Amino acid sequence: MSDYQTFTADDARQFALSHSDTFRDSDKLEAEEFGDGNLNLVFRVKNQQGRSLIVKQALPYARCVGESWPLTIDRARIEAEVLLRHGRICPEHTVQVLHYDAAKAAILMEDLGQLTILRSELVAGKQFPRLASQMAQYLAHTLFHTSDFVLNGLQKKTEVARFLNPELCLITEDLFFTDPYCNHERNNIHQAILPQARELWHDEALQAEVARLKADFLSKPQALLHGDVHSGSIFIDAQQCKVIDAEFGFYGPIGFDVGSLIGNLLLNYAGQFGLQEDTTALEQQHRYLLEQIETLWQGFASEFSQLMQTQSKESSFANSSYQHFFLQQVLADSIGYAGCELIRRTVGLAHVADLEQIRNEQLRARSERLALMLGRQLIMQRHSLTTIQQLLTLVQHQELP
Ligand code: SR1
Ligand code: MG
Repeated sequence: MSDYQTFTADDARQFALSHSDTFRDSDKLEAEEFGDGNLNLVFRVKNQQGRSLIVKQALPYARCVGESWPLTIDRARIEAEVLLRHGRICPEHTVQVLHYDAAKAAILMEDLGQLTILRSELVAGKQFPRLASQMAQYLAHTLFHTSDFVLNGLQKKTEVARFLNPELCLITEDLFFTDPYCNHERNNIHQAILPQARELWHDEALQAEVARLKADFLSKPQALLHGDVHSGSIFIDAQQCKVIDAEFGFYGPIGFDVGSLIGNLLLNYAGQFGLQEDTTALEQQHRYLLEQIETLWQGFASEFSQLMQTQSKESSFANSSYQHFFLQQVLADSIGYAGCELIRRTVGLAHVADLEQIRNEQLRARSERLALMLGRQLIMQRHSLTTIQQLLTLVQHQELP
């Protein structure tokens, strides 16, 4: 860590100037720190002609908690390398990394400021018709091309070792799979849903299923995951959709990435009951979200299937029955991880605006209860929900708690 020091705006300007040809020495550069994420410093560096780049630096602790939660700065390497690998496979949907400095734990990347963060747009009731088909392409390609269908044993194990990412994985292991199911001090539970949260701490059947999902998260290195595909990690407009923030990347179960996104669409679905006052608009938004979940899974499954049939390098996995079994197992995992995401974003440490921005407390509590109920059912029923339509039917038939 000898070369490491926390960036000032000046350092960010210098970093951007030295490592790209976007700016000239004579440019008057402005640098503004605008990150509001959980972990890092993020600067926008801009010249007077309006050209801009982003400098992201990992802090040696988790920003949302402070210095009492130390965290490896090696996560900047993980983030840069995952984005570079995913960017080679799917450049149209991955933010472009221009430079990475290991000692400074800093990354220089393209500025996506012309796009907006998906979560804020969904909270505002906006719709992006291409979201699901674009994310289906991103997930199918990044996950297929880093899996055993393409890499040989030697390549795959080298990659698995390179992306072990133990500290960031531990955050997920704790926040996603452990804390919500016990009375943990990190949890953040609104008073009105304390009885429902307590039920989670005593629900042994649910805890057994979450343990199985956690065991898979720990021991199923199927592909190089992004590791944190929530709607705050996606920049979007009507045409484009790009994924950022890959510091939680590691080799894990494919369903974790797919399920995280489905879980976030369902969090917005639950939140809309409290965010949207107009009944017709509520129905439209719900229809949109369910269509996107359907298109996401159908698009992912059909692209992944096509890739398995045409580009599998490993002959054992060219078997069509195996490929069918593989996708069924990814669907069950995705539904289970979506359920975990619904629960942990409702009672765990890291909440989401889809629920937090509901101003009326009673309405917020109702949406939170719905998120918990849905989460539980997804986890428990993931093996009997064998098609995406069955999942959508389950969601549509929920009684508001
Ligand atoms: C302390 S980090 C909290 C959450 O933010 C990240 O985006 C991950 O989702 C993590 O669980
Ligand atoms: Mg993030």
